[in-house]
Amino acid sequence: MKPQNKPLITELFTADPSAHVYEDKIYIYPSHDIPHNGEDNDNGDEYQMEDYHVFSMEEGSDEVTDYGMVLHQTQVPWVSNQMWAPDCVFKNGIYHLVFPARDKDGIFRIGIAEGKNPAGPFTPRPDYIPGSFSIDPCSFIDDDEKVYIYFGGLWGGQLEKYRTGTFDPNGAEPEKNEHAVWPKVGLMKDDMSGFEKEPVDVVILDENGNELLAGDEDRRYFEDPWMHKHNGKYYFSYSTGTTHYIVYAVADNPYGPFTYQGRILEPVLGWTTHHSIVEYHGKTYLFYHDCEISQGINHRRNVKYCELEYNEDGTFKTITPEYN
Ligand code: FUB
Repeated sequence: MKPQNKPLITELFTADPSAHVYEDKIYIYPSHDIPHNGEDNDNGDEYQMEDYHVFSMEEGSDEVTDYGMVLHQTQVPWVSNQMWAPDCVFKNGIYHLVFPARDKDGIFRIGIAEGKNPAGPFTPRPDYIPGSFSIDPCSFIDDDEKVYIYFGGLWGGQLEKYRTGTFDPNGAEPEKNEHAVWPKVGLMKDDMSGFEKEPVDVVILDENGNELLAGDEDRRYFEDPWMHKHNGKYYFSYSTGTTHYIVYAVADNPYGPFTYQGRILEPVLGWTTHHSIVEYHGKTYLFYHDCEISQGINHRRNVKYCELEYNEDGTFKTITPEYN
């Protein structure tokens, strides 16, 4: 597999790639952007995705297989619209497509659709995960087989509306000198039927052990969580949104607190930046998106990937996207 810095999928607009290795292939679970002419706004109304496709690629080939549409919003009883960034988790012999969407009241929830194969098709559960909210679910299976779901996104993703513990339609971001809004992590029940306990905050600290502040937009969490483990450490990576970085923080357990480390990816072409990290045949790859094909139209994105390298001390070599 030759790392590349060009759009991986050109037939469709794809974004938010979650990559996993199943059956010795890399499977990619992205959003499917729709090329409408709507305006951008801070509520994310331009991201009107309706369905999911699954893709795979394997060693020795640049070919990407598109398995076609594996789930459409009309199949999911609780969904009204906006099927955003999905992920997949293999547990108990079932592939669980985990995805956020707005419910019939316009509130983002997280649902699960189940399949026997990594390429789907997936059968949606009739209702969303009880107690789920906001967007960008990322699943992580620890060495003890426990499954965690990290999630949350500001603005269109509604995360700041839960600062009091319940949904407040007028909920706003904290003052700049208050601690940032934290993403959430929920431990799943072993049968994947729901959260074992109520999701809790994922706290991110600076190098002095102080909580990152809401005004620290170069480092604070905005959306796009990803979790992976390397040499026994838990790496929590995410997008800073308004400053467009993919950054990471490290802890010695899946709940944190995590300590901020640095940047993984400098800003790409387009407002959003979103990623996943996967190990395959001894190398680490970063999957991400930008707007190269559309030349910067924010809701017409394309997935890319490149190799991601660690330094000897376990930090990452920062990647700077290159454009001609
Ligand atoms: O694709 C819609 C939203 O854009 C995702 O949920 C965010 O992470 C951002 O990529």
